[in-house]
Amino acid sequence: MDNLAPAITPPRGLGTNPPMHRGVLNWVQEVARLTQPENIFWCDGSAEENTYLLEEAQRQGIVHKLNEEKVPGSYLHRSNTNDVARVEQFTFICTPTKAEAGPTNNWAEPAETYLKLNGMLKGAMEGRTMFVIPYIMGPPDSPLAKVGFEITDSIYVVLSMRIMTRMGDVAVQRLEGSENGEWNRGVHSLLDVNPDRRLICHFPQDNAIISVGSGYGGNVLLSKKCLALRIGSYLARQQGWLAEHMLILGVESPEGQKHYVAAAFPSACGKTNFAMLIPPERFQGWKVTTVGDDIAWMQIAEDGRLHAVNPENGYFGVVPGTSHKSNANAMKSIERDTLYTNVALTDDGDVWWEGKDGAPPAHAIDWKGADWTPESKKKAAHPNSRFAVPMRNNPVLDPEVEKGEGVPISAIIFGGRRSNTMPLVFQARDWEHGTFLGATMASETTAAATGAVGQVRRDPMAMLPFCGYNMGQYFRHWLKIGPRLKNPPLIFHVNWFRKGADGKFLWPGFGHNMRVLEWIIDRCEGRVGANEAPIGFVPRPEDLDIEGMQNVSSATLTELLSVKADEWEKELEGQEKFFKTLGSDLPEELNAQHDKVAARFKS
Ligand code: SAT
Ligand code: MN
Repeated sequence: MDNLAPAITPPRGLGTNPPMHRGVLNWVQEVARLTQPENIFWCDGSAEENTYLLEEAQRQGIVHKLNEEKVPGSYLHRSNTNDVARVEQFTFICTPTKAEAGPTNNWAEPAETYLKLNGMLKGAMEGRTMFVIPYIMGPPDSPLAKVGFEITDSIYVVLSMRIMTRMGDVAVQRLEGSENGEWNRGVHSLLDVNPDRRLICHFPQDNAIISVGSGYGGNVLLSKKCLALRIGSYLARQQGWLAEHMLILGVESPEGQKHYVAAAFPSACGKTNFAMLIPPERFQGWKVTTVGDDIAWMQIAEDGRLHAVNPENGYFGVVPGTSHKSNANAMKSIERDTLYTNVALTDDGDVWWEGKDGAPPAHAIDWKGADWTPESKKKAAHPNSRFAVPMRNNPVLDPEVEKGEGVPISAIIFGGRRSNTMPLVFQARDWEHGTFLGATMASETTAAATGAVGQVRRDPMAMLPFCGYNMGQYFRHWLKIGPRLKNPPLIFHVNWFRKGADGKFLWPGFGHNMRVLEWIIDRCEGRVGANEAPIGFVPRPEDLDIEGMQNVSSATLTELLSVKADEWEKELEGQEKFFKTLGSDLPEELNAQHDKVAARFKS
C-alpha cells in the first residue's frame, strides 16, 4: 500500500469549514504557504466525513476493508516496512537550552531545528491534501483537558486520530470557551517516508510539535506520546499536575467497595492487558474496569487526593499475543470498528496474528504484503503491529471515564519486565520512597521501539522516551506533589516477568495478576500485613491468594517474593550508575533513598 496520497476532491460541503479562530487560521495558512498542498481539508469529526475518508483511503490503497461479517467496520493498513515503531534516536526535545531537556533526551537547538524542518517541509504537500484535525485530550469538561490541532498529509493519521481522540467540532468549541486560549500546534508530513529524513521534534515552550518522514502510530498520532506525554509533562510541571505513562483501572470487591489504581509499565509490557484484566474464577464477584490503558493525567483534587483522567478516546494496543485466553476483553473490543496496522490478512478477509486463538490460516498475506503460510520462517504480523479501537468498544469500560475531575487514585504501581531481582510485588514505605522506586525502574526492551530487544535499561516511571524535560527536574516535581496530598496514593512495584532457574516465567500473569491487585487493595485498606524487607514491604507468602493456581506452588511463590542480596547488590550499582548520569539535577532525596536501601541490606 502506497503511503503517498494524491490529492482528493471531497463532495461539496465536506472539509470546507475552517474554525473561526484567528490563531488557528493564521497558522494553517502559514503551514500551507510552506508545504503547498493541493487543497486543505478541515475535519469536523462527523460520521459523514468518516465514511467519505474511509472510501477515499480504500480507493488510494491506504486501507483495506476487512470482511464485513467477520470484523464489521474494520480496516487494515500496512505501514512502510522501514517504519514500524517509535524512533527514539530521531526524537528531539527542542528547549531553549540543552539543560532543560536533560541528559536522557536528544536535544536540538530550537531556531536551527525550525529552519531545518521548514526546509524539509518546503513544498512537501504538493499534489497532496492537507488535513487539519482539531482534537481534545481529556473529557471535554475536565479542567485538565487540552486542545490540539494536527496538520497532516496522511489520511491514515486522520482515521486514527478520530479513534484515539475526541476529534472535530467539539475541540473547536472547547477552544472557544477556554479561559487561557492554550492549544497545541502539530505539523506532520510523510515526506517520502525515508528513515534518513525522519524527525519527531517537540518545542514545549511553544506548545508545538513537528513530525516528518514517518507514517507509524506513535511517531505521527501527535496527540499520544508527543502531546499527552512529552509536551504534557512539560506543561504539567509548570501547572502543578502529573502527565504519566500509566493505565488507570477500577477494581470493585464483591461488597461493592471500589478503588482506582494507576500503573506505569514500559511500552509492550502489558498495560492494556492489566487494564482489562478478567479475575480468575476464585475471585467471583470482583470486577475490574478500564479508565485508560496508556496515559494518565492526574491532578490534586479538592478532597486532597490524586485524581486521574484518561486523555485518550481509544486504545492503540499491541496485537500479537492477544487472544481470548490472554485478553478476552480486548478481543471483544477489536472484533469491530477497528483500524489494524501491520497484521496479516487471511484469504477470507479476516485478520490474523501470532498468538491469536485457533489454528493459523493455511495461507495469508503477511504484514509486508507477501504470501505467508504456516511453514514460513517469518512472522505473519509484525511484533509491534497494533489495533486502534474506540474505547467505547471495551465491554469493561469504567462508567466514570468521562468524569471531568477524574477518578481518585488509591494506589500507583510501577513495574518492568525483569527476569530476576524484582519480586512479584512490594510496597514503598512512603511517597518519597515510592518516587525512588519509580525513578529506578528498569525493564528489558521490547519491539515497541526500534533497537535491540531484551536488554535491561533504566526506564524511570516508564517515561524515559516520553518525558519532555530534564529527568532530574521531573523527579523533583514528583517529590513536590506528594506532600501536597492530604491522602496520597500508596506506591507499589510489580514484576510479572521473573524467571526460574529453568528460564521459564514463574508467574502466569494475565488474570492471575488479580491476586496481586487484591493484596494491593488490602494494603490500601490496612487489612493485610507484610514483611519489612530492605527494599520495602514484601507480602508474606501466606498473604497472597494462590488457591486454584496450577503451576504456582508455595515454593514458587517463595521464589517469586524472594529478595536476594547478591542480585540487589548489582541492582543498587545499576541504580547508582543511572543516577550519576542525571548529574546535579537529581534530587538529593533520591540519592539518600538509595543509600538507605543499601544500608538496610548491610544491617
Ligand atoms: O507507538 S506508541 O508510542 O504509540 C505505542 C507505545 O510505544 O507505547
Ligand atoms: Mn505506551
